[in-house]
Amino acid sequence: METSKFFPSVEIPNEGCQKTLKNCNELLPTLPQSKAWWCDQLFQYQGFWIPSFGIRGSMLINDHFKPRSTDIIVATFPKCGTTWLRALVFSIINRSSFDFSDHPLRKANPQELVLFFEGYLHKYGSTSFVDGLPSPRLLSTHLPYSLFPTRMTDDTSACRFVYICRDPKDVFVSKWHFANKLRPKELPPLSLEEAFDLFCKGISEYGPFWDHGLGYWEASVESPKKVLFLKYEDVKKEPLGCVRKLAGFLGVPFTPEEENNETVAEIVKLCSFESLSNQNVNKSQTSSGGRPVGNSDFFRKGEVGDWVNHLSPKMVEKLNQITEQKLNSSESGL
Ligand code: PAP
Repeated sequence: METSKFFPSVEIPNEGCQKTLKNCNELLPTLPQSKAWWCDQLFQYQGFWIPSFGIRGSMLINDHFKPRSTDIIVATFPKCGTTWLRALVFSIINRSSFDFSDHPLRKANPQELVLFFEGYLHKYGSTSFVDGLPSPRLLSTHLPYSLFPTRMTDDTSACRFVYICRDPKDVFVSKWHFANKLRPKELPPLSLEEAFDLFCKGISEYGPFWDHGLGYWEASVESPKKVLFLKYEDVKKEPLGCVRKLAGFLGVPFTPEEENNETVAEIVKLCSFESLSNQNVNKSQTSSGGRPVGNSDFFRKGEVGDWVNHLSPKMVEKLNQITEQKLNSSESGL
């Protein structure tokens, strides 16, 4: 079985999964390819530019994953707030199990608490590890909504998706910084201009950004009980309201007693950029979840609007134009 340096395989998969992996290995060389920002290569698969391990993960999900009604899928385009949403969902769901002063988020990076779905499927070459997790399973993904099987996305399956979107100008800047941290040392740094050109063409890990967001947006409109669509900027502005909304959507609204004892405010505080980025575990360069990246690399500025410090007026105009063209016609309000 072909492995990726990001998620080396750790066990021999069963026959069914081996067949899926074989199909994937045969498919990959037939797909259009492009240079990636930080991983080996990107493949154009069902309209999106995805690393090989993501395609493998997606094919394993489609062929073998058995969803449970209690599954919660934390979905994001990279750099839209995955770390934050992981932390919020974990702390909402497990709020009765832990004391805030001695909370798992003070000892572990959110990646260790909400596992990277397609990464773990690829790592094990099968669904076995994820099958063995206790309910409710909290799984994180960068895969587009259209790549999930109908048994997960139709209204009869009760598994839920929460998605966080962000201003593409900030996403681009965040992604560019991250890419230059992750790029193998033997490669030259990725210039802002080259990255910008690729991003506008939709070529970046899990891109195009706009199609990714629209897929989840449309699903949230069609199936509001299945998909919750949040915006990074709204969570920054109204964290308490957004956390209440998230808990309600997940079927665990805050009780009047929890409101009185400030549980909502405690969650917001614990998961804030200031709090998480200052935990020793997140200051370290040690990586969690099998990725060649340090925990501290997931915390940079955590601000809205840092793009003003990086993008030229021409770049801003171009990104705004693409966003308008792609999204206005959909009345998405993204
Ligand atoms: P991923 O998709 O690769 O897992 P993700 O966590 O989405 O990464 O993105 C990191 C971004 O979220 C960084 O943004 P920046 O580069 O613009 O600063 C990071 O700083 C920001 N971030 C991480 N944790 C939080 C948080 N608790 N609150 C707000 N922003 C955060």
